[in-house]
Amino acid sequence: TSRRKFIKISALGIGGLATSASALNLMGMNPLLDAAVKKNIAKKFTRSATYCEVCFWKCAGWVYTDEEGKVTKITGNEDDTHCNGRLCPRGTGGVGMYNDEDRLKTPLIRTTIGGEETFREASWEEALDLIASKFKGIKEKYGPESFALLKHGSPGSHFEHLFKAYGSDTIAEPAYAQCRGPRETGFGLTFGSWVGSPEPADIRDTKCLVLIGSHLGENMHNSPVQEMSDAIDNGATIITVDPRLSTAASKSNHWLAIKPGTDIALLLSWMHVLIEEGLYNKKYVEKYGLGFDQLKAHVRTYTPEWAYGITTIEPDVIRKTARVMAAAAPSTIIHPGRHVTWYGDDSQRARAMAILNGLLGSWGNRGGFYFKESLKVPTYPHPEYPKPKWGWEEIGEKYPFAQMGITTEVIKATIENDHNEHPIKAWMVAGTNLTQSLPQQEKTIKAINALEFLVVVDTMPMEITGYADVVLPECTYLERYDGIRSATNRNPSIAVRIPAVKPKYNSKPAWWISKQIGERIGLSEYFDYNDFEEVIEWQLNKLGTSLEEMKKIGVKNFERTSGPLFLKDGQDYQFWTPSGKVEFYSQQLADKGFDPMPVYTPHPQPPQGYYRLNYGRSPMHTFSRTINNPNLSDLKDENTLWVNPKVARILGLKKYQEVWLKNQDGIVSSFPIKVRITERIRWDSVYMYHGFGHNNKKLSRAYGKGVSDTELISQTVIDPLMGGTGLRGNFVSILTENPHKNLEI
Ligand code: MGD
Ligand code: SF4
Repeated sequence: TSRRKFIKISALGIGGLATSASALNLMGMNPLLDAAVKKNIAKKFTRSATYCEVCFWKCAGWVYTDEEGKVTKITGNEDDTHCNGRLCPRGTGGVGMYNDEDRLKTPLIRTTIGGEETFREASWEEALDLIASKFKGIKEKYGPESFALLKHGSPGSHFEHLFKAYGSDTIAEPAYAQCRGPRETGFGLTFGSWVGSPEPADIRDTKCLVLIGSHLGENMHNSPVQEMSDAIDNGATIITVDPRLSTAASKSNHWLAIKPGTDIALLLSWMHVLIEEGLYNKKYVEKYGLGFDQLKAHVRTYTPEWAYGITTIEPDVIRKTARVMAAAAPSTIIHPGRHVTWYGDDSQRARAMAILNGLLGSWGNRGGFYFKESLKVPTYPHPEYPKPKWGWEEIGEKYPFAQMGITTEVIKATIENDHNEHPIKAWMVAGTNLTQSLPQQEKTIKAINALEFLVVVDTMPMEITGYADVVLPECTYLERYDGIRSATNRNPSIAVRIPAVKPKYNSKPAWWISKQIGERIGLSEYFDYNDFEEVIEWQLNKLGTSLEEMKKIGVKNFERTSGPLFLKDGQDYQFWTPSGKVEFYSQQLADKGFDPMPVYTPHPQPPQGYYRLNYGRSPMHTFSRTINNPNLSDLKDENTLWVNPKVARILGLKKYQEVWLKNQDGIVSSFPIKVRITERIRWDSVYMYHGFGHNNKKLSRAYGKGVSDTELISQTVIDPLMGGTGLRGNFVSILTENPHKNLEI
């Protein structure tokens, strides 16, 4: 319909271009800002505690402001185990989020002027009253469950509280079904425990780290990258399985350039070698394992020769690497990875990785995986949440091992809302740029058009804001309080986020927005405080500290109470699986009609003239959220298309030539991308960094820079265990002529 056209041209105009030209070192410091700080040495600086929101590792840091209240730099907190005092370039560049002059500045309401849809500026009062009336209206007409929350990051938790108080548990985030979900299912079924974040991998003490398509270093999570570099210094063997020579692969002793989509075959064959050669950890398997005999029978035929035909990895290499893993065991890590939604059998691939860890005895052993622990932050008192009639679990298809809301099922249920017993009629989107993070963009847009109301809370005029009825500007993490960070780690710790500066423009924190809406819809008793500071103070007191203390120290580490980090020799231990054992054979899977042990199934290969679209992370960026950041766009402002020299020769491509991409369904990239010719990618695939190719003109630095991988992902394969979206089964051909030329006026 034309009801909700994407509003590209801002009623407010486009801000001036950034002039900052900062350059950041790889691990943390910003030389230009440092120089500025030195020059102003006489000035007095104040530091405020925070934890980073540029990615979701949540490193604790210090925000420095000068006498004029200007943010000068952000550094890592020395006492924080997430960062050990050093931030990554993105964390240091977080100041760019605050300074970005393209930021959302005031609430916006969709309106039609002279037949054209546009936004008009509104006061908070007006915008919040409008939103409150929609909350009430949806509840009366359909029930609160029909209002869905799609969220990511810190704002999400504030709105989750609002939605639960309102009576809706129709909540989902792309960090589950488009990211980590399958590994939580695969490891959960095997060890009875989620991997979670931070991953409990004891990288610093490992003797052998195996990365399956996990590109630590480019996929920049702070402490694991530091630990990996220590492990390399200490002589650990690194084995990387990746069709691309990633940075991690370039630091590896063994790079296995696997044919994309065949990892399960390699994993099964590694199991075969460990078992047939008697190299598995017999003591561990006997003491803690269940179903080893079935596994042994299952992998008997999966020889390295069998796997070679599928993966293109030489049998000798498969044998040699299996022996290296066994020699280092139990200090061997088959890393669970992070973004693991690839081919639709991802939970089973994660199961295979978990089983390998089980065979090597690494779960619960030094240099393998530690038993993580976190601190439970007490809930600030509020009345009980009402019980929704239905929620994320009831909508769409049923996935027996799903543990969180599935965004793509919310999309489906929204599109079908008139023919559906669980109609979804309104969304709040907070901190997630759905059109750039969910595949099959036309479905997301179709769902948006089926909505009666869409409110978006963001800091930036990202693509998703263009579809909103109301846009609310949140202030950045440097300008607000948020919930206490309590993450799993070797030792429990807490960190606080204190506003370092006042909110710029007319922006407000999510906790405030949530409370304002709550009060307008009769939920005041759920927001029994004037300022979120009171909530944190109350919680910190319960934890034996205070806001005053935490403002000074930022991070507080606690002693473990759940027992040692690792198993003692021969110790009895109950895993959290139904059997209390490490389940090589999964009865839970068998009972639901799934393969109880992983099986290799072939995935489609690129047709003639097409290449598999492979994508990953840039160390300077997080998804689409940082591309417009003035500091980080200075470091990397567009992505390139990695192409093998053989392909470049066949197609006659030159270095940095601009090309367009067309996928198997005829979708053509909106913008061109420059070619990077490199041996680091296999000839059957091309590669690009995710997050680029923005098409909202309000993002003055990011607009039109590079290509969006999401735009070209129109085929997905759904994981039948937990509903994850396999994104890597898309193929592109390379166009050297501008396909949009004739369409341009
Ligand atoms: P971003 O695209 O970075 O990530 O998906 P998203 O969570 O959608 O969008 C984040 C949004 O949050 C931006 O609009 C940003 O401006 C806004 N934002 C940033 N800070 C704040 C804040 O403090 N408050 C508010 N209110 N908003 C804020 C990530 C998801 O994408 C994930 S986790 C993964 S692993 C997947 N990765 C991935 C991929 O690699 N390739 C493809 N094709 N798709 C993917 N989708 C998934
Ligand atoms: Fe911030 Fe980098 Fe830490 Fe992520 S890894 S939280 S971006 S400093």
